[in-house]
Amino acid sequence: MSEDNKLKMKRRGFLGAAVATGGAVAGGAGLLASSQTASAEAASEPSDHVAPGDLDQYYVFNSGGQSGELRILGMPSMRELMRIPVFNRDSATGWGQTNESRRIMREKMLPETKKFLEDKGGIYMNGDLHHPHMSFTDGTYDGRYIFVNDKANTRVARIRCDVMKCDAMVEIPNVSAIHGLRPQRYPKTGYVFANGEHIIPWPNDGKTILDTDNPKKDYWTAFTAVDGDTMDVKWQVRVDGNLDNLDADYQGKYAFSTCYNSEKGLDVGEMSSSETDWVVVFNIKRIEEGIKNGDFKEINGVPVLDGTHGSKYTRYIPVPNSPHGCNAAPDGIHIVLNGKLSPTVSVLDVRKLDDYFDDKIEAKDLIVAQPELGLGPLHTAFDGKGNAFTTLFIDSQMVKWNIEKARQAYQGEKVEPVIEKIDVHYQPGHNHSSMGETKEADGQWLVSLNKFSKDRFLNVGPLKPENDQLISISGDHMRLVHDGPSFAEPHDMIIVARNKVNPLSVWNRDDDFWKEAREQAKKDGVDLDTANTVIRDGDKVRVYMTATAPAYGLSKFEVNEGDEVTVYVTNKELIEDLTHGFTLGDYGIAIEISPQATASVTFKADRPGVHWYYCQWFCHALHMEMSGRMLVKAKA
Ligand code: K7E
Ligand code: CUA
Repeated sequence: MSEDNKLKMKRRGFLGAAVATGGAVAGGAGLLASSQTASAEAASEPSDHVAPGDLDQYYVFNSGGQSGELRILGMPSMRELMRIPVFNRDSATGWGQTNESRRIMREKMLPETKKFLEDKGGIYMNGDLHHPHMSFTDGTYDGRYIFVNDKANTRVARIRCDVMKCDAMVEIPNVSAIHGLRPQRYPKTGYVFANGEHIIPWPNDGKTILDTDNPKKDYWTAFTAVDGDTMDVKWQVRVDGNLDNLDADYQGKYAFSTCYNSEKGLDVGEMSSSETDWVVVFNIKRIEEGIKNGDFKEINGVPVLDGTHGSKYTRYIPVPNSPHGCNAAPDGIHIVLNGKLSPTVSVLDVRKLDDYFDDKIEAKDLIVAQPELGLGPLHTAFDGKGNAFTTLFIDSQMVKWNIEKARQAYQGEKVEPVIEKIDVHYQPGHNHSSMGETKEADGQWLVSLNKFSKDRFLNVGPLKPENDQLISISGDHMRLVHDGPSFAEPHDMIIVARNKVNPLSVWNRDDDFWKEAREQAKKDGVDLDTANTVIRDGDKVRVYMTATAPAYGLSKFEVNEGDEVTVYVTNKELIEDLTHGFTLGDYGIAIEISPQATASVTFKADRPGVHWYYCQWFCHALHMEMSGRMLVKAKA
């Protein structure tokens, strides 16, 4: 961007702020917001600056979108701290290759998927992770787990916050594309709710493909409850339309899903033809009773209740065309449904839901506000002080508005709920505020997750990064303080106060993560902690070795061409940050072993010759020397 354009940008921010608030003072703040100069005044304002060696105030768990991973950032610096491979295959850590990760990825895979992947390496190589959410206890984060969805291959996964590794993954039957995902907030998680987005024929076995072109009759999707502790699918509710995003209340009674395709159309024209779609409300208590009373059909091992129109388990509340984001306010009262194709958001009052389910009031009585915010409202975040922040995709803006004023305006009072709009760059999808989806929302920071960065960064070619922009919301005005480029493609993030998360620095030796390795070692009569030995079992060979900087316990081992080899490496280090690796040259194998962990990998020794293995995690002055040889004797 030319200097001229930069100036225009600043002026646009200036005017935007001034118009919204009608004050020159506000304009000053707007000008400061986009100014890069560090004036004394600006220095006292909230800043993204975290000095070298200082720690951030918040953990950010940022979705990796179609990269399939989860990322940890520090806030306010927005520095990327770590990546957690989940649905992807990772070169550095061996996720998708180690026996430990493959067990997790395959344990709760559907039988037909196992069959489908048999000759494709046994696991999916991709995923589309949109929505990370932490487990809750009594309406706030409890630091146990983070749950994530996979839209691409219809899965829900869990990350353990003590070690920041994925420890469970479940494929959801009967639906296609898990999109919206939320853990139950109260009394605790509890359920993890998951929306099936695409409608598919039930059953989707291809036997009646020609007869199943009547989507109204044959195509369905369902709302799924996964048990967050066992990661088993507990029940599903079949619904009309499709399901997009969802949220749960703060009372543990209801969950809410937006539907953008009530038409059950099969292309974009059909899908957006109707003037209104709906939000589906799920009555959790009634659903649990229905399960208890056997009011379900078991389909692929899951009890499925009928939640279509007229069911006692659900209600369908009409909202304008193609709603998208669904966000529960930290006041525990309001649910905001974001209009997308409508310039409005619709606000529900959850206190009226009991009466609504008892047919004492009508759907329209639940809507208590519907402020017009601008073009393309997608998602809403909250500051815990009664204000909401909504992304405007089409306008490329963030709009701050007041919930109570929006209620008053809906009652016909002459008040303006919109407080301020600022430009973001460009086309925001999700936004998220610090602790904003908990009852401890603290109103400090807001991130706008923009889908396009265009001219904001050095040109890196036709594929551009997205832009996660940090906005201070602690003062009267929003202030843009940081542009954060990110690779494909964060959809959503959570911003968690750092005292909620307390990871280990060194694994516990008795961790279940490598339970199969421990069991196998026991059967082989070796001590996983100390063994450096090779066990031959027909054409199966198990190689046990330790790793202590700067050497493996075995500097060589010998196998025969065609053997099935499993290498178990145990990292003996007791101090933090002393990770070792095991890369087997020209065999396509690399795994990570963090302090006190065991990791293993199984492969076929079908390439004869001498093959060096080496440690790929820099660990010692003699790290280069940390190596050994696998000798593969050729078949006679
Ligand atoms: Cu709006 Cu998948 Cu949360 Cu993306 S969804 S933006
Ligand atoms: Cu061990 Cu590098």
